Amino acid sequence: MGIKIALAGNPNSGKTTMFNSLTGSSQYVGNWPGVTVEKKEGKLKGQKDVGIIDLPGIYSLSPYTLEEVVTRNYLITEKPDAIINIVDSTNIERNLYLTTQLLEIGIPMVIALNMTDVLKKNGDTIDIHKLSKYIGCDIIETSALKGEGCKEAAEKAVELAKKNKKMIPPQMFSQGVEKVLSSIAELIKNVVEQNTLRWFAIKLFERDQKVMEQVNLSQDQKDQIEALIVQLEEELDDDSESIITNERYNYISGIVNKCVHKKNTSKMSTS
Ligand code: BGO
Repeated sequence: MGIKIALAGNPNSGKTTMFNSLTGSSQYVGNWPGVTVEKKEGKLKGQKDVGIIDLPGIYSLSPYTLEEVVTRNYLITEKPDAIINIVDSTNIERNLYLTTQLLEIGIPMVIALNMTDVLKKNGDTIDIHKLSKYIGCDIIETSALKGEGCKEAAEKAVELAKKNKKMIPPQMFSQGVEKVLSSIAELIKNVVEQNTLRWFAIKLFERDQKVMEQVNLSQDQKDQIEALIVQLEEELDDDSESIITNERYNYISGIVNKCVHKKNTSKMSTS
C-alpha cells in the first residue's frame, strides 16, 4: 500500500497552489461522501505510490461547519500517514490556531510555512528554529506561488510517514486545565488510540457532541467527566469551550511574540 499525505490549512493559505505544484496534472476531483464539499486527490509528482489529498480549508477543528467536520472525520477515521499543514506566514497567529489542533490528533506532521516571499518583501522575519521547538513540529519554508520548498515539504512528510514519527503536542493550557485533561485521558485511555488521546480528551472537555457520540463510554465514565468539567468551570467562572479557546490563543500569542519580528508594526495590512 502507498503513502497518503493530507494537505490541511486555513482558506487562502495557498493550499490549492501547493496541491497543484505537488501533483501537476495527476489530479482527480470529486465530492466528499454525502456532502457537496469538493474532494481533490492526486499523486506526488514522480512518486506514484504517494497520494496527496487536499482537505477543505478551515480555521479550526470545531464541529460547526461541514468543512471542519469533513476534515476532522477524515483525519480521525481514515488516518493519513502524514499531514502537510500549510501556514500563511504573513498571518501566522490565526493560522497557528488550527496548527495546534492538528498536532493534537497525533498524525506525523510538517508545517509548510508559506508565502515567505511576501514575508521577506515586507521585511519581516520568523525564527523558524525557535518556532519549531516551541510547537514540536518540523517547519519548511515555502513559496507555493514560486514552487519553492514544496518538494522539500513533501519529502519531509514522506520521511515522517515512513518513520511513523510520534508527535508530542505541546502542553499549552493552565495547570488546572491540564490536570482535568489528564484525568479525562486516564478515563478514556482504553477506548481510544494512544496517539489520539489528547485530541479526544480536549474534545470531551469541550463537550463536543459529535466526539462524545464517537467515543464508547459508560454512563459512569460520562458522569465522571462531566463532574470534572463542571468543577473547573465553576473555579474559572467560564464555560469549558471558551476556556480552551482563550488559553490556546494566549499560548499562540506568547509564541508569536517570541518568534516573529515585524519590520513595521504600525503599517496597516493590505490583505
Ligand atoms: C490569487 N506566495 C505568494 N506571493 N502568493 C501565494 C503563495 C505564495 O507562497 N501561495 C499561494 N499564493 P490558494 P487556498 C490571487 O489567486 O492556493 C496566492 O485557499 C489572485 N487570483 O496565488 O488559492 C495564490 O487554496 C489575484 O492568489 O489558497 C492565490 O488555501 C491577485 O495566494 C492566493 C492576487 O492561494 C491563495 C492573488 C485571481
